[in-house]
Amino acid sequence: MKIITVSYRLPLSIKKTKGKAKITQSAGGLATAVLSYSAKSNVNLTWVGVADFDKATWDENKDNYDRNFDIEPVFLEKQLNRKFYNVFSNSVLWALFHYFPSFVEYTDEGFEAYKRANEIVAEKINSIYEPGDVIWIHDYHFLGLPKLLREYQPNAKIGYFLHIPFPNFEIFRILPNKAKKYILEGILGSNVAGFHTWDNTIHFTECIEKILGIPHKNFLFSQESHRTKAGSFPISIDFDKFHDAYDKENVVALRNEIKGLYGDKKIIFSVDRLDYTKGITNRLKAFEKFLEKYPEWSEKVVFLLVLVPSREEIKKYGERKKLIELNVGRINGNMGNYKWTPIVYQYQPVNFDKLIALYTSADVALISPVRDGMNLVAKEYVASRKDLRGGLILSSMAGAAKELKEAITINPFDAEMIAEKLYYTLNMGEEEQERRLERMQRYLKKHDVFRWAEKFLTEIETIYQHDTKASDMKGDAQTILS
Ligand code: GDG
Repeated sequence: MKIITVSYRLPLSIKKTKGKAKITQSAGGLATAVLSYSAKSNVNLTWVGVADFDKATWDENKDNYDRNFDIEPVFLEKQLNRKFYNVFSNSVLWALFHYFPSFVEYTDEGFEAYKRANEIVAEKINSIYEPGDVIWIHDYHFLGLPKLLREYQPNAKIGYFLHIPFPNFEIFRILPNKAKKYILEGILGSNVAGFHTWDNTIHFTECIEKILGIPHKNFLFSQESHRTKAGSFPISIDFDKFHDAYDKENVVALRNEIKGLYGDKKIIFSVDRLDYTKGITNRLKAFEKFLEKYPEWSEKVVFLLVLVPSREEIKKYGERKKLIELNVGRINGNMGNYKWTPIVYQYQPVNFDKLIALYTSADVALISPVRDGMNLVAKEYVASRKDLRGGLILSSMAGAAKELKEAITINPFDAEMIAEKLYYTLNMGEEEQERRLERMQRYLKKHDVFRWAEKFLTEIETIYQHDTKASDMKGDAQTILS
C-alpha cells in the first residue's frame, strides 16, 4: 500500500545552471507535512505533479538524489500547461474562488486545456495505482481528477483537499454551466472532500444541492459507487520547527542585525507572494492612514514589506506589482524624509533563517488578505515568537482567523480600522502580548500540520471502511434473498 499525493508542483525541482543540474527539495508546508507523515507512519509515498524540468533532465538526474519517496513527474506540453495553469487555473478559478469575479478571464480553450491536463494526470496515476493505495489530491488545479480516477478505479480510496476558499453559490454560479458541473461532479468522485473551514464546506454542499440537486445528510453525499464526506480540515504548520528556530545561532545573529539597523523604531512586518488576494494595496493605504492619524509615530516605526514574485506571466499580477510600487513610492515620498524611510520594500524571497529573524524582530505582523483559504504566515509568526513578544493583526477574511482567536482582527477593506488597530497593537503591553501569544501557541502546538495530515487520511479510511462494510452487508442480503 502506498499514498499517492498529487499536487501541481512537485516537492522537488531541478534547475540547470551552466549545464549543471541542481536538485532542491521544497520546504513548503504541504511537502513537509506529507513527507514527515509518511516517514513517521512508515508508508510508501509517491508524489505526482507537473514537472518544471524536461524529461531528459529528469532521466539524467532522477537517481542522483537521496530520498525516501518516489516522484512521478508529468510532462505537459508547454502550450497546454500554459492554458491549464495560467488561464483556467489562475485566471478563472483562483480569481473567482477568491471573490474577484471581475478578474475572471474565461475561455473555452482554457477550460478544454484544464480538462485535458486533468485527464493526462489521471492516466499517469492510474498507471501506478495498485489496489489498497490511497490517492490524496491537492488543490484547484485538479478539481476534475477525483471523478476521472473513480471511473478508472471504482474502489479506490480518494481524498480531495482544496487549499483555497470554496466560494458561495452566488459567486460559483458565475461559471459556465459545463464548468460548474465538471467541478462539482469532479470533487464528488472522492471519498472525502476537505476544506479549510466550515464556511467553505457549507458553500460546497450548497452548490452541490442547488446545482446538481444531490442532498446531503450530515455532509455525506450518497452516490451509486461510493459516498463523499465533505468536512473542514484546517491546515497548519510544523509548530516545533518554527518555535525552535528562535534560538538557532544564525537566526539570533540575523535578528540582532535587524534590530541594530532599526534601533528604537518599532517594526511592522509582512511577507506574501505578490498576489491581489493578499490585500497589499489596502495594507499600504492603511499604513499611510495610520501615519496621518497618529503623527507622533512619525520616525518611530518602520514597515518591512517583503513580497515574493509569483505568477509573473499573468497580466493581473504585473498590474498589481506596479500599483504596489506606486503606493510605496508615494507614501515614502510624502511621509518620509532624508532620515527615515517609512516602508522598506523588497521584491525577493528571503531564506528560512531570515524569515524567522524577521518574524521575531517584528513588533507587529500585519496580515491583511482580502480573501485567503488559511494563511500560514499568521500561524508561523505566532509559532516563532518563543519570546512571547509581538502582536498579530489578522484579516477576518483569512481562514486562520477562525482559529487564532487572540489575534487582533481587522476588516481589510477598512483603512481607518486598520490604522486604529495598528495604533493599539504598537502600544500593547507585554502582559497582553504574552497572554494572546501563549493561548495561540498552545492551540497551534496541538493542531499542527502532522495532526492535519493524520486526521484527513484517517477520515478517508473511516468513510471507505464504512462503505465497504455497508456494501458487503447489501451483498449478503441480496444473496439471502435470492
Ligand atoms: C495557499 C493558500 C493556504 C512566503 N514568502 C517566503 C516564504 N513564504 C512561505 C510562508 C508560508 C507560505 O510561503 C505562504 O503560505 P500562505 O498560506 O500564506 O499562502 P499561499 O501561498 O497563498 O498558499 C493559503 C495555503 O495554500 C496552505 O493551504 O494557507 O490560503 O492561498 O509558509 O512562510 N518562505 C520563505 N521565504 C519567503 O520569502 N522561506
